[in-house]
Amino acid sequence: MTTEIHFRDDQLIRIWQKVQRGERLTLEDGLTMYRTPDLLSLGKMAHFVQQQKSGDAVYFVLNQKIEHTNVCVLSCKFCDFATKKGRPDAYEMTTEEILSKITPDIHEVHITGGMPADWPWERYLDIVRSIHDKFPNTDVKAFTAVEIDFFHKKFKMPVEEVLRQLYDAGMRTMPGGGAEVFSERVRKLLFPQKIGAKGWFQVHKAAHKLGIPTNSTLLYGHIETLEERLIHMMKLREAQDETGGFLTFIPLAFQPGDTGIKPKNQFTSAIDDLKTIAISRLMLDNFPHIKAYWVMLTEEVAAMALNFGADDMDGTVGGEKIAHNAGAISPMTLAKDQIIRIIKDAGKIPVERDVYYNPLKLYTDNIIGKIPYLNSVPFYANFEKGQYRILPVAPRRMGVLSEQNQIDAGLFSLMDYFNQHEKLELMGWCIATRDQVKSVMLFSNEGWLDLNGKTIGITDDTATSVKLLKVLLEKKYGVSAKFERLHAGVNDYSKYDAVLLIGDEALRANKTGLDGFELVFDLAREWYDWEKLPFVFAVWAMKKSLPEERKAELKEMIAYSLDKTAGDFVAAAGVYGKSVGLTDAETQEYLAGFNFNLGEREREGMMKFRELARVESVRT
Ligand code: V47
Repeated sequence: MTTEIHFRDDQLIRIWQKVQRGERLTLEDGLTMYRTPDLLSLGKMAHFVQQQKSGDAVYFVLNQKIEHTNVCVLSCKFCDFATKKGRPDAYEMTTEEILSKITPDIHEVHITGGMPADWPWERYLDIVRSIHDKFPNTDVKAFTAVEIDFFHKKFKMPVEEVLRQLYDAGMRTMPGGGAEVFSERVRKLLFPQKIGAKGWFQVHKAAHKLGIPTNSTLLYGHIETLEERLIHMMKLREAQDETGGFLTFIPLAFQPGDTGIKPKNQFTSAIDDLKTIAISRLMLDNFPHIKAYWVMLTEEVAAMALNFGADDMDGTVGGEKIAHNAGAISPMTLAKDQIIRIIKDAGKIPVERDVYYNPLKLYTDNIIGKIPYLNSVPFYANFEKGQYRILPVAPRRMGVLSEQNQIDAGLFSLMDYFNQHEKLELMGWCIATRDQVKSVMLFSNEGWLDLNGKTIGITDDTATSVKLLKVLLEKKYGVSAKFERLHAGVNDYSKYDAVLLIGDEALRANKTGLDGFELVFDLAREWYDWEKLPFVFAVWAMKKSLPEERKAELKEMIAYSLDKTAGDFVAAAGVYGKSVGLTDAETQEYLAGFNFNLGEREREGMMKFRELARVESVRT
């Protein structure tokens, strides 16, 4: 997949070279991009990064906003939502009123509101707990850092305790609001009572430590300078390097309303909006997602943003008030069909997601799944996808989507292939290792025999490595451990005696070590030393029901792509390798350690594992 850009602004060429090499952009680069008249080239650069991160996927969620009250102790200049108790427009919702706004199809409830002086702590917990208990399919994204800090001060509890109690009540992620612009100058002028950058980051980092992923925002288009916007992005990038806990970045276009900061109808321009989306995609190289929040951008600009770096459309957003009270001209709710149409029109895959960005349902055909790990890159680096669209997806999720007939072909986790062999056909390629793999690792505080009765945190990303771990523990070492699934995103590993990680996360931790764990075991090496056979982690397979010419076409595409890679793994995956902390030599060595062709020995390894894992009979 190559991208050619015909620049009208030569100043961007140097930045494009950096982007292609995976190098980090500077404040100066950011300013050059903001000042360029060459909007389309900027968009193409951002789209290149978007494709690397998310393939053709654009995520949306069926969500409902709950703004439980507009009564607020603060009086921020830019806010047209908050009011004071007793005023005619003031409202406070009861838990029952809140529950009546939610329907069982909703996957994410986004709670944020004013900060009244007289609500007891239990009232907030009750809201979260009641939603969690009554709607098991709905995850709660709740309370900005400003609200968490308010709870901490008002209820005299450490921030960590506030977060822990909310998590126990059912809160799963935190929204990104309250960040505004990380500039003391702007804070003093527009929101002097709000926590500044320091407080905001303290809360988010505390959440990440507890295993609560969070979002981030930037409020732009008021009195801030371009430098201030970019410094804001760079502060977020630095924090993400530290914790990895941010899911998405949301540039919020300022809605002037009656705030008096700008004339009422002076919205940000579409060009500024698209530049800000594209620049954030390029600057925030360690953020998985960039959100085009249609509520503030309008549907039209959000639709264009999907080819300017954004891969996240928020969702249906029932009941939004903050932006609409300030004069937002977007509709109050977007119907699911409308979101799907916008994403399809942009040439993307509409992916309905849960709160952690796990795909739940896809709304187009011709989809090829892509394991989002370095070891799958040799197959995809030179892939000419033609009519197909690529969905990066963790192996286990790919299995679930395939069960629902939503994927035509992909690299399947071996266990998923075993379980679905009646509907899937092998294609002749795999990811197998002879010896160590370096990316399926058990980080432990105990040797194998001492893991008996201990609790192991296991990746939720694949069934195969988990099964391999269980086979090794039970059949090689004769011990039995307890297992607890890790969820997507950040996790608190300190509560486990050992953790099983796979993919890029394992590669990274293998290199730097994982805090709190002294021992590291490579599961492929454990297998090889025991069985003297390669271990097959994943196999290429396609739907048996595809027409024969389609099958032949797919096989040809993969053969062509792998052939073009031709063992030059640095050319194919050097930039990717760097993003997980590997030098070019390490990337070459890591990828050269795999067998990508499903040969006799690999098939033998598969059969042996199937026997040990006691999976029903399957012809390979
Ligand atoms: O922090 C307030 C902003 C934010 C105005 O995390 C305004 O997924 C524009 O954070 N014009 C709250 N913006 C909303 C928010 C959010 C929205 C959507 C998704 C997510 C997420 C988070 O709204 C506030 C403030 O920055 N805001 N007033 C205004 N007049």
